[in-house]
Amino acid sequence: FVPRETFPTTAALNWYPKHQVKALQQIQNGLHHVDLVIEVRDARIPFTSANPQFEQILAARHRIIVFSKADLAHPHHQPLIRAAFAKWAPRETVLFTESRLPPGTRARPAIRQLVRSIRELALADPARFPYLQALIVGLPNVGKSTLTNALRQAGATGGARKSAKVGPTAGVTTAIATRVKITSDPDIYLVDTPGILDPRALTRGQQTGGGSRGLTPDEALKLTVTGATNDAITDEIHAADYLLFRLNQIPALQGIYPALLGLPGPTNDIDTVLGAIGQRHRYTYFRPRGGIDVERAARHFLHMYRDGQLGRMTLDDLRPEAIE
Ligand SMILES: Nc1nc2c(ncn2[C@@H]2O[C@H](COP(=O)(O)OP(=O)(O)OP(=O)(O)O)[C@@H](O)[C@H]2O)c(=O)[nH]1
Ligand SMILES: [Mg+2]
Repeated sequence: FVPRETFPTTAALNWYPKHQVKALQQIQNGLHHVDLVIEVRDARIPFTSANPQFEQILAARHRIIVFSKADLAHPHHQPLIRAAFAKWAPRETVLFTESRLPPGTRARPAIRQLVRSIRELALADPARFPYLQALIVGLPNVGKSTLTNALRQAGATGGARKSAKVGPTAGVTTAIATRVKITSDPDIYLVDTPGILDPRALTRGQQTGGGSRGLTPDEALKLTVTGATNDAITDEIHAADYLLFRLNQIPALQGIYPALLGLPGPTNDIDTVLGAIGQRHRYTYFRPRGGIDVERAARHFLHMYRDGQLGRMTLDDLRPEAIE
């Protein structure tokens, strides 16, 4: 089997719902109440999931970067990301979480570490922080509400606690939530926000020289494959094909999907993959059109990756020579 060496890209994203614009304004307006920013990024795309807007707005504040979904990224991604930060941004606090917590489980060490880091910050300067308010920001679907809930559990301030709604698609949280208290003494509050996509995703194709560049098609596809955009309005078949292209490039992963789908071996043909998924799950169009519902099969394939079924794969290039 010889995997494809290149992937033909087309214009990709066109998704920037109104609630994101509103959320960004709210973040900007309410920012004087914020002592600490917890920026959640996807460990599978540690660099692509940075939003330059956050850099601008939040520059002067304390920041902790949390890489979520570490359980879905390549097992050895952590030392590479840590090394890159040690070299290029040594003052950043960087943590990794697998924040998916079944109800009732005890908080994982990374979550406890995060609570400790926040407390340390507050305790270091009690005059400045009689209490501390942290804002959680990040791309859509990156795991902000999941992290908020985990922190709330770990902080264990007691009493009944309502959970933030969590969901597998982008755009679940649509408004800035009321703050939740995660610890007392000192009081630490947390504010969950809706995911905000890099607006450069929008400017693609509309750019006429000068100004900031839009996202490359490759970056846009990574955002789609990891779930930061809404599948229904991006081209899900193109994204599924890109996923197939990336899986095939990794010898350890190129055998996983054929085994799951009953294919004889890896293939470069997305129609073969979608056909197998469609048949297995009986995804067919209604008559009179008939045939396999390939869009639905494509979404299924993307969800298999997002659920970790297709193996752990990091999409950003983490080799030191690729990071500048
Ligand atoms: N495997 C894995 N899944 C996670 C992790 N964190 C979150 N998820 C899943 O990712 C999806 C999105 O999680 P949310 O917490 O709703 O994400 P969000 O950033 O609040 O999303 P929006 O509110 O839409 O911006 C859900 O299906 C979560 O179960 C993680 O660390 N590992
Ligand atoms: Mg949310």
